[in-house]
Amino acid sequence: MDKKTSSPFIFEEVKTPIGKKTMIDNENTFLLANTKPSSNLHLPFPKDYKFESCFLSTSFEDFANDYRTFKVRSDDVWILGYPKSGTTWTLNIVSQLKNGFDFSKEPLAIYTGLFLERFTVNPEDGYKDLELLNKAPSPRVIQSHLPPHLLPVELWTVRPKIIYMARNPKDVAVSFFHMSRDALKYYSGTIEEQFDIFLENRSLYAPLHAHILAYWQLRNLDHLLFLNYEEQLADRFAAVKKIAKFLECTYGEEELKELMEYTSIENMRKLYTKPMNGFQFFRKGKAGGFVDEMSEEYIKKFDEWTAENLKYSDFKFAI
Ligand code: PPS
Repeated sequence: MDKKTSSPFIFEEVKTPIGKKTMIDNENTFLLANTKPSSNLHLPFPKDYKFESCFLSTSFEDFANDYRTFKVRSDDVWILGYPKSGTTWTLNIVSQLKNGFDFSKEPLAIYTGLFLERFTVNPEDGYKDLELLNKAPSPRVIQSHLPPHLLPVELWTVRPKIIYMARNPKDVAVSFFHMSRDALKYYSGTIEEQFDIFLENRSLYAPLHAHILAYWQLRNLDHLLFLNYEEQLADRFAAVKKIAKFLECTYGEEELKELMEYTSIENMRKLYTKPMNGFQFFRKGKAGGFVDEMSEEYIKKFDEWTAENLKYSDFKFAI
């Protein structure tokens, strides 16, 4: 069998439409990554579930199979979510619960936590990171933004604990804009151009709604906890307790109180000393902060976009 027929993947290159701003400066070609239906049999989805192709940088193709065959451990905890949905916040809550409390520790973030596909930030880091992940002592707490079908097969057969974070698309888009323009410096367009990129499903890991809906479908699995950013922020104490219960972690009441204080955005901002190009990763940490930067016109466009994409679902964003 030739390599193409035996591959579980379907890759299609797409170009940024002429006259449109691209998600990554100097890159006009991206990848739509999907899997063949016959390669999805290990997934806890109905047989006819239609997975959307995921919009990624072309370098994903080099790593796709390494991710698919990645060795998962039963005591791993995987923190998943569309980028900018609060995954790093939850990563820090979970790391403290799983790896012993140390409230003087600098919060983990983009360059210090375990992240499956950091190649999206820097392609050279891809293989280095896989090695790092394979060598990391248990219990590992691993972040990823991939949709279910592009994640390691063993995530669904070994069944480690998985936490999924969902956040409203307007705050996600604003947060993404600041991260890509101010921190990673790979985007130099306007905020409106970035919003259009989202609305046209040309943001990395798009389509955003399909990402959330795929995991929403899995919300009743006993090894998956589906959370949303806005609820977590509205009652941080209840959220931390819920996460601890799901992970079957034991703690004292004092530790729990301290953990909640440790993972407040203000405290994480204070303890985090690695600004990227002067950008503070722990930025606003608000629900609804988009109103300061999104015009009425774009709020309407985003709301219509969301309504259209959720019309057949019972999933609702808190805002
Ligand atoms: S990434 O880069 O994709 O991994 O980003 P991710 O961690 O998923 O999401 C980043 C946003 O989460 C906010 N954040 C927090 N909010 C509330 N409380 C705490 N402790 C917290 N930690 C991180 C972070 O500030 C980003 O949102 P914005 O809107 O940019 O502030």
